[in-house]
Formats: sequence, C-alpha cells, structure tokens
Amino acid sequence: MNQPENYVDSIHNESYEAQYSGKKITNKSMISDRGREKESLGGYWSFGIDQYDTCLRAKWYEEVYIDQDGNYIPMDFSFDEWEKVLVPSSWNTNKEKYLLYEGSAVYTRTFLYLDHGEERVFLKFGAVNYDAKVFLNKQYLGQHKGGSTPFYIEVTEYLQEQNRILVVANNTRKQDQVPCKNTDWFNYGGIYRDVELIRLPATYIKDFSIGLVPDGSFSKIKVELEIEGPDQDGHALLKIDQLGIDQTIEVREGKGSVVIEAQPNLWSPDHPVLYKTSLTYQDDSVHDKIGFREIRVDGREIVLNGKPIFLKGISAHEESVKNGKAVTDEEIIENFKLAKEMNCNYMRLAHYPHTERAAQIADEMGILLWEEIPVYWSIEFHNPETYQDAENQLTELIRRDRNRASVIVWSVGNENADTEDRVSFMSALAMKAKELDPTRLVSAACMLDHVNHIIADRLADYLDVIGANQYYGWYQTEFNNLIKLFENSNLSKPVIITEFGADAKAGHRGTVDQKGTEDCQQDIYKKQVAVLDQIPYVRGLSPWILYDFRCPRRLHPITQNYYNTKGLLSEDKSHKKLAFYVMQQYYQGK
Ligand code: GCB
Repeated sequence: MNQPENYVDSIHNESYEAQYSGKKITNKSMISDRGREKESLGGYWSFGIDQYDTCLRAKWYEEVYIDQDGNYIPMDFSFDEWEKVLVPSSWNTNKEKYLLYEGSAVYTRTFLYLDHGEERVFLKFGAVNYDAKVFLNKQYLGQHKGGSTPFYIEVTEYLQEQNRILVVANNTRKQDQVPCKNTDWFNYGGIYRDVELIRLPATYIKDFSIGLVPDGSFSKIKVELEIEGPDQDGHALLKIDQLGIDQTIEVREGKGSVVIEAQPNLWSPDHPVLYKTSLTYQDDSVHDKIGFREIRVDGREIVLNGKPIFLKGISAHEESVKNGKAVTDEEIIENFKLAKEMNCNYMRLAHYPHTERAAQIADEMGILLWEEIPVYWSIEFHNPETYQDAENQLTELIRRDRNRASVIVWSVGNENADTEDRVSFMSALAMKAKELDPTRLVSAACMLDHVNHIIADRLADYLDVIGANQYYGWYQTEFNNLIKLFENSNLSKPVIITEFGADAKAGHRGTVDQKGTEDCQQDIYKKQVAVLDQIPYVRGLSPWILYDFRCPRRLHPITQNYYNTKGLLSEDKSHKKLAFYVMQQYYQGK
C-alpha cells in the first residue's frame, strides 16, 4: 500500500518493532570465555528513560543531525548531555524516581578500540533484562531475549578506532515471555551485568566442557571441545599440572573429545578442591579452575561421590537492597557465609539464572547449587516461540555453568499447573537439559495436589529428583494435612522440598497464631522440620527464603510493605529471625 505523502515513519509506523525482530542473538553465538582476558566496557554510560520507544521508532542510533539540505534537525535527545549511570547496575536502585519504571531505556557510550593484531572481536553482555537491542556505530547487531543469561556478538567487522555502542534495554513484562507477566519478585531493569570485549584469533575455542565420567569409578575425566574458525583440524592440548595431565586431543571438523584416566581428589562441600586447567588450540587458550565430583540418584537417594547426601539448603533470590539485581561478589560471598552459618551445604538459586559469579564462588566456597530458568507460574505453554525462548535460556545457562562442580541440579521451572501443554513444554525442556548435560540431575519445583494432598505431577516421570513446594501451616492453613500428603504419596524418586515457609516481619513479635510475626514463622518451621525429618525419601530442603526480597504483590502495610517477608533474615540481612535458628539447629544435627 502506498503511504500518503504526509506519512512520517517515526510517528505513524506502529509496526516499527518488526524491523528489529529478524536478527536474533541466541546461544549459537556463545563462546567459552572463562579465564580469557576481557576488556570491560563498564563504567558511566549515557542513559535515557525512553518510555515510548522513540529511539527505535526514530532511529536515534543513526545519529542523523543534519538533513539533505544541510540544515540542523531539531533533536529529541542528546547522548552527550544525558545523565550518566553506572553499567552494570539496575536502574531502579540508581534513583528513587526510577524505582518502579518498566519499559525501554537507552544506554550509550563511546569507546576507543586499538587494534592489537587480533583477528576477531566479540562483545559479551552478562545480562540485560529482558529484551536487549544492540547497535554499534549506527549498525543494528541484533536482539537478545531473556533477562538473566549472557549473550555474545561478533563485532569484528563493525569496530572502528572510535566507537559508539548503544543498547535499548526493555524490561516490559509480557505474557509470551519467560517469565511471563506475573511473578512473585521485583522486575529490575537495565544492563545489570558487565559488558566486555573479547579479542580472539581467527580460529578459537568456542566451547569446552570437562568433568568426571559418572560411572562410579571417579577415575575418568571427559573433555569435549568445539573449535570455530578456518582451521578445524588439528590438536588441542589440555593441561592439569597438579594431576600430571598433559593430554593432546585430536580435533576433526571442529570437534574433539577424549576420556583421560586420572585420580583427582574429589570436590565436595567439605573439600572444595579445584584444579587449575588450561586448554590450548593453536593461538587460543582458555583457563579455568575445575572441581571433579559425581552426582547421581540411586533409588530414593541423592548420591555425591558415591555417598548418600542430604541437601541442607536454603533458597535465595538474586537481589540486594543497595544494588538490586546487580549483586557484587561481596554480597554473594555474604549469602554463602550466612548459609554456612546456618549449617547449609546447598542453595537453591531461584527462580532464574543468577550471575555466573555465584557458581564460580560456590565452587571455591563449597556450596552445592540448584540452578533454574524462569518457567514460572502461567507461562504460555502452547506458544512455540515461548518454548524457543525458554529452551534458549536453558541452553545459555547450561553452556555457561556446566564446568562448575557446585552445580548439581538444572531446574526447568517452578509451580506450573499440570496441563497437557505444560507437560509437553516442560518435559521437552527436561530432555533438552539431559541432552546438553547428562552428568547432572534434572528437576523442577512442582506444585502439589493440595486438594487430595498428594505429591503427584505428570512431569515427575521426566525428572531425576522431584522438587516439591508446599506451604502447610501458611497457604495450606491446616498444618496436619502435611502428614496426609506424605501418607498419600508413594514415590520411587528422591524429593527435595524446594519451598516451605511463612511471612515474618523482622522484629515483629507476637503469638504463634499471629500471622506475620517471627513467632508464627518459627512455629511453622519447627512443625515442618519435625514432619519432614520422618520422610525417608525427602533428601533435601531449601526453605523459602534466605532474606526478605522486594515484591510488588505484597501490600500488607504492617508485615510486608512491598516485600516478601518469608526471609529468615531481614532484607538487609542484618537481623536474623527466630526461624533462622530452627534451621541452624536442625541442620547441625542432620
Ligand atoms: C512460591 C513461589 C515463590 C513465592 C512463594 C511465596 O511458591 O515459588 O516464588 O515467592 O511461593 O512467598 O508465596
């Protein structure tokens, strides 16, 4: 159809998004990057809240300031004069007025790139919530969806000496996304993990996985690698000096794999032994610190390094009062220390992939981890595009963290109603996780049948471990039905009670019957552990949750005030609630 003469694309084109949706950035462009030299593009970027998406509509990234007649065009933006914000950070914690903002925001900065003779250059984004459209030197590089996983873009042909990078980050909640509109956590926005440049030779190591062969012998290390670039045939070299490993690996058509006999000291929460490891192919090397351990299920037991283990855990969101989702190493270490103080050996990182630093630090500190993708509540299970998004997030997570000894479980979701569409969607994810990583356990936090009080979920057939969320004594107000639940459930697999808990405003005291008091929360915890301790197939717990977290759904002015107060600690972690000590004592004796 011909446009009328007075049609103005930037204001009349309501299909403007279509031009950006063809170029997707997915797990396909990921590269193995642990231990590589990277240049951070973090620091102060120019920032503009762009509620009506005018940058994308009017193509500000093209930086056209003068028209065909040589006249200056009136401008609706000024990159140089915009306010500066720190990347990475959540915009919500930067200024009070941005706290509740959801929508598009434009980030841009200039940077100098000096060619050091490298042949290929990649941009890495640790995470941008949720939709990121990236531009470099006026060129559109593509769109990434998914708010918690890293993405990589090759920029070799776009780089100049002087560069402008521009990112439109949009955290609008949408029903077809993963997660969808409704969640029980706060929707932070922005580029909240680092942005980095990675310089590589023409042929480079794209993917590298290493771990014990889970055959019970603890004596075979399997290595797989993928090479990208023109020289796809040759030899890679794996070195682990402390194990005397100096192994050549044949690479054919870009792929190599080998099983090496070795006797590593096994990694466990008590002995988090890591081995310095390097892999070299021609001019490219990656370096990592690797722990070797075996995790499997045997009947109704979870078995770590050949011995049954009880997962003494706690759930945690990725959040801090000061930094929102842009948590620092110090804050992650503080969380693990608090968990250890509670005598935990395990943590559930809910409900989306936390920063890759979490698993790296857990490897060092000796904490087992459950990692999860945000297939949460009412996902569009019938929608194939939503499935692709979920599968892509799962793949990005597994490829990012599969060399971390601490990670023992991949979770494909949380509390989804048991429909046909959901079973096929989530079973496909469970099978995908197994295909990508046959060495770990696959699970999901299932919603139970609270009408008949039974642990029954059709997805369980596809899981190694059944995650069970239950709130007897709280949402399920009759506590004694918890006993019925276990009487009615006859399970042949191990169960992790992935959640139980109760609200308690820090410092708010009263009777055990008064909802929202520490006393009521403590009472529910005492009753819960007394019952759970009797159930042989309950092989782990991750009560909800380590500390209070921001939550738009929680409007009770006395006990919540926009926080989910089921934490065992206050939101700033300064106050331990009574229930913290219940778990500390229970785990001590376990
Ligand atoms: C749940 C959800 C979790 C919520 C929690 C609650 O079952 O999995 O995300 O925050 O309950 O507090 O209601």
